[in-house]
Amino acid sequence: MKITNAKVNVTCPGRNFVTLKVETDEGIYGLGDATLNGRELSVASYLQDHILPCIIGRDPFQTEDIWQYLYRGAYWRRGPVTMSAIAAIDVALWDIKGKALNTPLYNLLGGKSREGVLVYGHANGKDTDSALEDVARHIDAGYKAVRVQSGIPGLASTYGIAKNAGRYEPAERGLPSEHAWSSELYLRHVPTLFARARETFGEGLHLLHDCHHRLTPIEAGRLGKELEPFHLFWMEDPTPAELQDGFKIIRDHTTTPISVGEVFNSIWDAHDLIRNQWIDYLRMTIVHGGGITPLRKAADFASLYHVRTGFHGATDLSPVTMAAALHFDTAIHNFGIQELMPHTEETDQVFPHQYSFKDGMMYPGDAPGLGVALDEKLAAKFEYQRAYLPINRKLDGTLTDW
Ligand code: EZ4
Ligand code: CO
Repeated sequence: MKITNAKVNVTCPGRNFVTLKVETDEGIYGLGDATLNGRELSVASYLQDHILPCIIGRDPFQTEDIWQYLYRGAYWRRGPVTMSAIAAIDVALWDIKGKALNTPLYNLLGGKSREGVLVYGHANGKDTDSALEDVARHIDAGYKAVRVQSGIPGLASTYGIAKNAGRYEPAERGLPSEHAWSSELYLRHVPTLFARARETFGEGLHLLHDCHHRLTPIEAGRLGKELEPFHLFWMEDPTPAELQDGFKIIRDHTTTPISVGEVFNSIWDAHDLIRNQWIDYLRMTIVHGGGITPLRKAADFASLYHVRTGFHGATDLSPVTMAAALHFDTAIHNFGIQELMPHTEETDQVFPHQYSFKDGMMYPGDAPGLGVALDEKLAAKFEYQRAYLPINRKLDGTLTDW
């Protein structure tokens, strides 16, 4: 089998997605997601202008060799643009392999290790009461695990809170919007939010929280310690992770489990975190982590250190990544949990898929390959719209991490 053609699709059914379609001489095609929120066109160009000319004529079954060719062959290594582009190729080739062998992707990754994939949804609200109402709605919808974020008294807006009740989508058209931040106000509020959540819903529900890279290690240690009585499933991205040693400080102070990695693009971003057992869950995804080929190795490495996966699953990861993640989650041994932010109806129509949700679990379906398609005619109706993620400033105006 040979790769005969590959094309990049950019569409905006409510938000931007970059999708790669790889075609073969046997009529089988594969899809890969290449979406990098707020920087989409750089990945489209990396693929179109630099990678695609190198892959025509190759055997799509050679996922390992092609991955090494793109990673080592560029000379310039790592980085989210590079790794998202390589991921798009890698995932499309795994999709082709599954279709050619007439078997779902999970069978190529070890087969079914579990019946279904535990997912967590996002509850949010402008204050504690409305956040808890949203938790109740998630329970009614069947969720067994819920991330809880609420507005912070004294701050006009913060990460994770929808402007109008309902879905939260951080990327916005126009130039980046600005949020205000105070760790003092945040640290005062969050333990009260989770005290109320446990009091209201009991111990039977998994509760999660995303600090979104905003705390220093010692502040995160304090928060983790104060959240211990409420038994969180995890505290996510407590501090920016360029300095991996920072997590030792958090670990020294709290037993609240830690997840990190949605912005990672290489196992080297997490090497010290994993081998020192400073984290519990790795969130680096298939799309931003370079594809299925390196993620399989990262997951196996993590398994040696009791670290499980907890893949990022926000709306900026397309249904192609969601499908790939669900096959992966089904197959590997050290799966932990999968994030789920449901896509808009328009997005689901542009990407018809086999995966499904029932009673707080998701299932990849049994179609060959990924089990997801791209409706190119419909996609063409939604033109790319430049959008940015927000920025964040402390109350005195200092730029800080969003
Ligand atoms: O801010 O995907 O856990 N989920 C998150 C997301 C990220 C967005 C950035 O593109 O932190 O909401
Ligand atoms: Co996050």
